[in-house]
Amino acid sequence: MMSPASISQFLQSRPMWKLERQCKAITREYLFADFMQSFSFMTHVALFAEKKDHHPEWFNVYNKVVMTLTTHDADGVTDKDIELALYADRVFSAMDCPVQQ
Ligand code: H2B
Repeated sequence: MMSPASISQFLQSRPMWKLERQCKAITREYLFADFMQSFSFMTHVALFAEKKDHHPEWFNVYNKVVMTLTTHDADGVTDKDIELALYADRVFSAMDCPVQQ
């Protein structure tokens, strides 16, 4: 489990990420140009997730992906969630998206 200090440091440095589910998960919404960009983003993140054996909960509709990260085994946010969040943000930043939030 991450210490509350480490989690709040992450949230302060990444204001797009919010706490959810009574502080047991973090969530962020990504907006893309179209479905192809959304799905490309998801493909990159999926390959990383599979490699790490740590998987996102996510919802996609057209150009929007909402990602929620939690560690079920730990019943809370762990360094694995932060690692996956940082990776997803990196993929997003490297894409030519219409709005870089
Ligand atoms: N992903 C996430 N986000 N949380 C988990 O606790 C988790 C996972 N556990 N991916 C893994 C897989 C577990 O279910 C398997 C059996 O190792």
